[in-house]
Amino acid sequence: MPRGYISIGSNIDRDHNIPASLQALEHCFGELIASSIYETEPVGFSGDPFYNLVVGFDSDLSAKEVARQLRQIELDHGRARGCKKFTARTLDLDLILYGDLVLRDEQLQIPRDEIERYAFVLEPLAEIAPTLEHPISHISYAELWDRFDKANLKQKRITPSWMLTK
Ligand code: PH2
Ligand code: MG
Repeated sequence: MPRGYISIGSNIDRDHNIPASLQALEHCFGELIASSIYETEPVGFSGDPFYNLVVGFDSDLSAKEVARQLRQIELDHGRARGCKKFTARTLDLDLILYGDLVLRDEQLQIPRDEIERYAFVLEPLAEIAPTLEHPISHISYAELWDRFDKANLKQKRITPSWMLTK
């Protein structure tokens, strides 16, 4: 059964949307392996800070079916589709990895380039899967994060109040 990883982001009503999305993902995919929550400055536009995290899950669904479920959870949480990439968002759920799958078509890119490009994806991924290797470069996520240029990095691990009760 492949292990998939989902990157989660929200900068609108994030204290509602992040826990609600975790509940919806657990309902769909069962037990999740969740990173810490990172508070991150928006990359590519100016606006409110995001919460970002990465979760792992095990599933026998196809990558396309997982992606379809993620689109549905986004819609259920008020996400307007077809909007610009670099804009505020209620909830963004991206399937970034699915086992060793390498897939590029009009709808899906796995592994997502964002893994190596954005600290808000790579740091939480390296936290929960340090020894796992990128399916194309075969470099571990701990190593990729170690090499990442951290000058001007604007993100920190935080513990939102809704996590303390768990
Ligand atoms: N997502 C984007 C664009 N910029 N910046 C942060 N900090 N976090 C995100 O999740 C994010 C972003 C497009 O998906
Ligand atoms: Mg995204």
